[in-house]
Amino acid sequence: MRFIDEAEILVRAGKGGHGCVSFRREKFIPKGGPDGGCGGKGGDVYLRASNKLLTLYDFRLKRVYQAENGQPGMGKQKDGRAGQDLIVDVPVGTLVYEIIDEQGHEELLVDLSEHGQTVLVAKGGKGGKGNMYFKSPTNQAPRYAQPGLPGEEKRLHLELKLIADVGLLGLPNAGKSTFLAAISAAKPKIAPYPFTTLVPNLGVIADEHGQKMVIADIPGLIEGAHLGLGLGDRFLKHVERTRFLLHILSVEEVNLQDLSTIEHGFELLTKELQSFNPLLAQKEQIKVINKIDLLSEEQLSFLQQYAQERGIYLISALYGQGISELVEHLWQKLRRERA
Ligand SMILES: Nc1nc2c(ncn2[C@@H]2O[C@H](COP(=O)(O)OP(=O)(O)OP(=O)(O)O)[C@@H](O)[C@H]2O)c(=O)[nH]1
Ligand SMILES: [Mg+2]
Repeated sequence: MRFIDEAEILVRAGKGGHGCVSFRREKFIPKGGPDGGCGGKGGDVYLRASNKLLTLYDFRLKRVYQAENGQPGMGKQKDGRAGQDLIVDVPVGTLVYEIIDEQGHEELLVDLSEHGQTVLVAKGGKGGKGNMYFKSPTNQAPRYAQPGLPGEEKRLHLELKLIADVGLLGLPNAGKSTFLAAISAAKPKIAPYPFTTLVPNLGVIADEHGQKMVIADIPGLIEGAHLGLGLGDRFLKHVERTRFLLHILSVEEVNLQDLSTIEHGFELLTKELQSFNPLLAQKEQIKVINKIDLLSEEQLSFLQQYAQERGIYLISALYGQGISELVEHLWQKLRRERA
């Protein structure tokens, strides 16, 4: 399935049913009074956040969402049935904007950030009153009833911004997806070439108390992503709503003869974040150097000292070295933030 994070849809609530004009007609009652019932209310349209969906792909295929109309009123004082409401599921993290004019101006209606959160987006029209309600001392036989009212109709712009606790950041091939696969049940595509991950993935891990940590893996960024190089920076919005970033640098990008290459390696993408959204660049980063299995023992102990002084984690996502310490650190941070 394709990952789609923008869509435009039309939601249309049901029309109210018309009220009924009718008179009681029975064999032995020559002049029965008015007995037309009311029309039923039109169905409402709701949007509901669901963690079963991960993209807005469905909304590219189907664009119009319409709730059922109310049924008209009937004779013998019977009201029409109300139209059924329509509940449309969208992924958790969907921002719902109403497009308010032809120029495309929009207003944020709601941020559906929690599973199950439901919002009314189009209200069904009221049913019309039947003629029995218009009987009065001066008009014993009203020949009119109210029409049903139209339902609301809105053009909505849906924008998905994933919600996760941790966002993975790194150059293509750094080992982000390998790390996600090592710690969670997610099965991202992993391969020895850049841009293996083409769309964001979420992975979830749980601790012994059932607490969950959601991790977002996004396609690798390269220098100049904000100018559209590589896959560009359009996926960065999916780490905007994380608590912190896990910035992964591969030892392949580092020259151990010149340790400033480590600092520069981390700065490179932080600059890209800055160009995309300065707030994102200020987000706390946990720095990680991956693929330490490629180092000799000597190189490793040399790097260890440097890393320890700077709070950088050294791991091998492929062979599991350093992973449990890093994950424990993530849990500790997360528990502190949630408390
Ligand atoms: N030796 C070694 N190789 C690793 C390690 N982690 C990842 N790799 C390899 O590096 C390559 C890239 O890994 P991915 O996890 O796909 O990298 P990525 O950062 O998700 O890359 P993109 O999706 O392209 O951004 C794969 O061939 C992995 O097997 C590691 O710790 N050690
Ligand atoms: Mg990947």
